[in-house]
Amino acid sequence: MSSLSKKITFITGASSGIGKACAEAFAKKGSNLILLARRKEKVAEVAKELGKKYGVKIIYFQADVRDYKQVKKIISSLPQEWKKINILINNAGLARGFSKVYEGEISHWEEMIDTNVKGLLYITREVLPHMINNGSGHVINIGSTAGHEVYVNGNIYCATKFAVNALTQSIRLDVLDKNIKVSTVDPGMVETEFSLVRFSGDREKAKNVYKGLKPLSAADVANAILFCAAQPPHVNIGEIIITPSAQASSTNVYRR
Ligand code: NDP
Ligand code: 8X3
Repeated sequence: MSSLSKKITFITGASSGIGKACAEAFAKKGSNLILLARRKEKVAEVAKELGKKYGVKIIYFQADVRDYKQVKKIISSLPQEWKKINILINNAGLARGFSKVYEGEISHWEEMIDTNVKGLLYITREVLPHMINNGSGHVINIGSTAGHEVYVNGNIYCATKFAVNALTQSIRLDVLDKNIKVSTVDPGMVETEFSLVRFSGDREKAKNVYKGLKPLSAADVANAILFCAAQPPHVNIGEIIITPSAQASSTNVYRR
């Protein structure tokens, strides 16, 4: 039997990309799931399909991680048995825009900071007390190579992912005596809805990001996240950096 069987895994941003792939990877290992995203039909569809396919229990919520009141209400009103959250995957996040700071859209900045930093904090703030109550837990943040190295026009997105990196390290210190593990999985180029969102629905621009190379798939990243979660209790994987083989850094990419 898998070590994840009957565990409860809470995944934010489960309606597409890496979050959706995690939902599938964890359900396949027998984990029950709490899924959250803003697009209700999409997250409902993921829950329905995986519940049927893997026979695990799944509850889902339409919610915006930027809304602290909503986040608090959802987590505090979880049925008692669902409050025993074993694993939190802080995945909800996005990039918006790709321009110089002196030409950037303030609304894009607010959206990235509010989602990637404040949203991650709101969720973590509400979930950690339950893990502490339960005497164990595992927080897995989804950072990025952009949280290790800046690139031209990456500015605010990179800053939010540097913040995720700092928060991962800080939270690990905060819960050191609580039997709670904290990991970060930091991907390079993954083909999901990410670039479509960054370029506000421009399919051509989004496609060009991955031109001439084989990017990671969401399932590749989910596999690394699963690896972190499946270690024995005394082992914590602190950080995984995962890129396509054709990517050596944010800007050094080999395209055929
Ligand atoms: P997708 O756009 O495919 O998925 C993003 C997910 O986040 C969606 O489910 C979206 O759901 C959810 N989300 C966004 N904003 C909110 C919000 N305010 N409240 C709740 N959910 C939200 O992209 P990825 O799967 O690629 O991105 C997942 C994470 O991986 C992000 O944190 C991203 O920064 C990170 N990452 C991605 C890389 C890539 O190249 N793709 C590389 C490195 C890191 P909905 O719109 O329904 O709310
Ligand atoms: C996503 C990877 O290179 O677009 O975090 O910043 S990148």
